[in-house]
Amino acid sequence: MDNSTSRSSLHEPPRTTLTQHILSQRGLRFNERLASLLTQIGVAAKMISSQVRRAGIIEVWGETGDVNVQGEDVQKLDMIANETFVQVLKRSGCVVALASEEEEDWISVEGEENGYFVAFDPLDGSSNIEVSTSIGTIFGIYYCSTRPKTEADLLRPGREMVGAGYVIYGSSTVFVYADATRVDCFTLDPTYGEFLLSRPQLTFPAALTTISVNEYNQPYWPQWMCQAIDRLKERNRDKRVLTGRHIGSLVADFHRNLIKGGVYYYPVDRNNKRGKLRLIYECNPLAFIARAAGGLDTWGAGSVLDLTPDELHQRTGFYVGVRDGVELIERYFNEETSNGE
Ligand code: AFP
Repeated sequence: MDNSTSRSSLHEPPRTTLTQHILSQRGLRFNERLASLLTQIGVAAKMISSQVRRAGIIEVWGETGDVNVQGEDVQKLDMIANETFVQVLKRSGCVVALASEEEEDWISVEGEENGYFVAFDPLDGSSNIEVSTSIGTIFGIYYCSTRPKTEADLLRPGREMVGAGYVIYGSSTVFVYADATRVDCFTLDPTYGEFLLSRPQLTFPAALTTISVNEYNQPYWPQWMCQAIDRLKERNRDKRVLTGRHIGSLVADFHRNLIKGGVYYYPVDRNNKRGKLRLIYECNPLAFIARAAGGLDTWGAGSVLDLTPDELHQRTGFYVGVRDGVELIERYFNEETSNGE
């Protein structure tokens, strides 16, 4: 056997770690403090991942009996993930404020005169916890040149984010981070306990292949949404070019769509008159990542990134993914609203 072949198959060249990647781009994409913040988010992600992996062994399944600010039952793992993220970022030395989907009020972090505001959903898709299906953490990062004093100081359009990302606790744990210029994906190697660069410079495939929407909400949808979905189904008349996938965990659906070429839809409907998803914790970060990856987002008539929130826990209709699938929604939304609905 050729010695070089056997050696290379036994010893793959080591991949770049998350920390090496950040350090290699210091001064280009990351200043010292942003580099440090991302490294700390990576640490929090590893800590949450290890708890998720043990769900069912340690007692973190099920509900605590508390109800969060969104009116939902709090899962034990939600609280653990929230606490982990808050404690790690509080000690990072570069954060001045935090806002979590699980906390009613924002958290002022003492110390620095300026620094980052991180808004996050510690565990998206929490109803999937006890069925061992993918869940994730979503975050958006803003820079504050002075310390925020009130909630109003944090009600900024998503366009002002300097970076955003998510972590998925699925068949593997992945960490995806975007700034305005590129999106990179890292996979946690459980042997070394390190995130390794696995998909550099991710972009959406051009072709729309997958629609992620909960069709059992259709009875509550506005008419234009039903029409848009019917129009998409017509594409399959002669040959199947589209399929449906809905995990029920926005971040996992988004990641699947980013890799495979899909769109995720959650419209405003009769049950969710202002939408179900949270603008600051879920939609803004994913819209930011989508656009950096060559995709699009809309709330119906424009990007959610242009909305100035009225409150931290604001909800919105949200459509995100491959351009074709988002543009179709905007066409149907605009037709209906210009007809007076
Ligand atoms: P949970 O965190 O309560 O499971 O909600 C998840 C979510 O916000 C989003 O991740 C899902 O895509 C969406 O709700 C699912 O909502 P439906 O159950 O109405 O389809």
